[in-house]
Amino acid sequence: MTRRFPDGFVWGAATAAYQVEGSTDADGRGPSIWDTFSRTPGAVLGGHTGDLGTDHYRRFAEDVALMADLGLGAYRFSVAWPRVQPTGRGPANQAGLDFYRRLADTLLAHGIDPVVTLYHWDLPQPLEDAGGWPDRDTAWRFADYAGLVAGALGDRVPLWTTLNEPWCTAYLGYASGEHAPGVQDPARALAAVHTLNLAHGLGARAVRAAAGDAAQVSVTLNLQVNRAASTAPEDVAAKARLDRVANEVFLGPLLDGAYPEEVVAETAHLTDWSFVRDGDLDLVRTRLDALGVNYYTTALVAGAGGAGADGTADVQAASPDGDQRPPANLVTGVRWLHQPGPRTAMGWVVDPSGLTGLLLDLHRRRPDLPLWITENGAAYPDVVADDGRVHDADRVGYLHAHLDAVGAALDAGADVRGYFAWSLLDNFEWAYGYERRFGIVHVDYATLERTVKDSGHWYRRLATTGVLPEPVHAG
Ligand code: IFM
Repeated sequence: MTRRFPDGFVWGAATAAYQVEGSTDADGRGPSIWDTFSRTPGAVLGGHTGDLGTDHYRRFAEDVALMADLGLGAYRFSVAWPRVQPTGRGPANQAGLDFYRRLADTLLAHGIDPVVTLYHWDLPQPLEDAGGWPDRDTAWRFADYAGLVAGALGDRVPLWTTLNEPWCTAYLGYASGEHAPGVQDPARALAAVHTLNLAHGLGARAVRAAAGDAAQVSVTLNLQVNRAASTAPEDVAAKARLDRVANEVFLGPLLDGAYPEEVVAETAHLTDWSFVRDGDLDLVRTRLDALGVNYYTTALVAGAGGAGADGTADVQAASPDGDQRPPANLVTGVRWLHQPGPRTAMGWVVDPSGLTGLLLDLHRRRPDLPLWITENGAAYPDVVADDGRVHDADRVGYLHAHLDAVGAALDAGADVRGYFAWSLLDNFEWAYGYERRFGIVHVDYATLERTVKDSGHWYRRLATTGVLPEPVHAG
């Protein structure tokens, strides 16, 4: 059956500043927590840093031409806070803002919409030194910064995203310590959750104050699709507990203006939640014009004595599922069971059905809220073949299956407006350095040459026709 997407459906690709820009000392940029963290011995595979990235800061015009060649209608990129406010506070560094104006103008000249994420993990280091995300003052600093960016780009940007994956910022940054700033303190991680929620609310208001009330503001969440291994009460309860600490601590305040009562009780041994003050939740819940969904995989979970506790299940003790699992110091009594099936180079199981279910669940919960797939994609060990091409059939298969899953959600009524492949380019994959490739365009890190992978050619056919090509037609 031919799968045709609705007219006006937006086809894009995404990146993030620290992962692609490089030029970390250019034009007055200050240090971010990732500059510091990546220099910490043992923190990043191979000791890699974002110093070079893919050199996007200097090659953005070439990259925009590439996007145009791929037929993209939108480019989702993030603004580096330390370019705009090198110390995280005070007046704007004009050179930093000018870079993003040039980028936005170049995109618009090619008919590509700039979709801006304000925070994709590169907190100015001085703000971390002052307390970082666990300190509520950071939310007000973020709002100031958001206002500066919106004042400079407000007439160019059709869709704003305040935060990318606050789950990762809070839990990988402050509980597991796998990400910058490398802290392992679950109580501080929960305080960070709240500051991030506040930052979204205050930031959204600041964007509208600077760019006009019509500005469209969203937030992007990496909501986790957890499935209970059985209908046994213990397994169902484990899934619910995980959903609360992973998803509802964000969705609850954003959509309903409240944290789930259970999560407060379930984490009472870590914190009394006194960081939530009167009036905060009114600040968090503000008009949300769209919700960004980042989707990669699913998880199968059981309670301590539930499915497979007799040793029949293959329990994944260590985490090949990386950023899909709340750190052990935040949630106890949950076991992750092995799921059969193909996996990506991240160890994440390929499970497109979770995306259909997630989109439909969100649509049922808030039928009026437009959804965007702000990230979806896969890492595979790509190589440039003798014919000069990258034959990434696995990625073509992954994208095809997930876009079919998006189509199924659209058929069932979900209001999905667009899709951004993660990522436009191979790039700095955080704790994995340059050792994991997510791009639909290959980057040779020695020469910085870009080569459109088979998946990029395949995606061009989709973006230019709106019809989902069969995965075999890669070229
Ligand atoms: O590379 C990241 C991105 O920065 C945030 N979402 C997940 C991607 C793949 O791990």
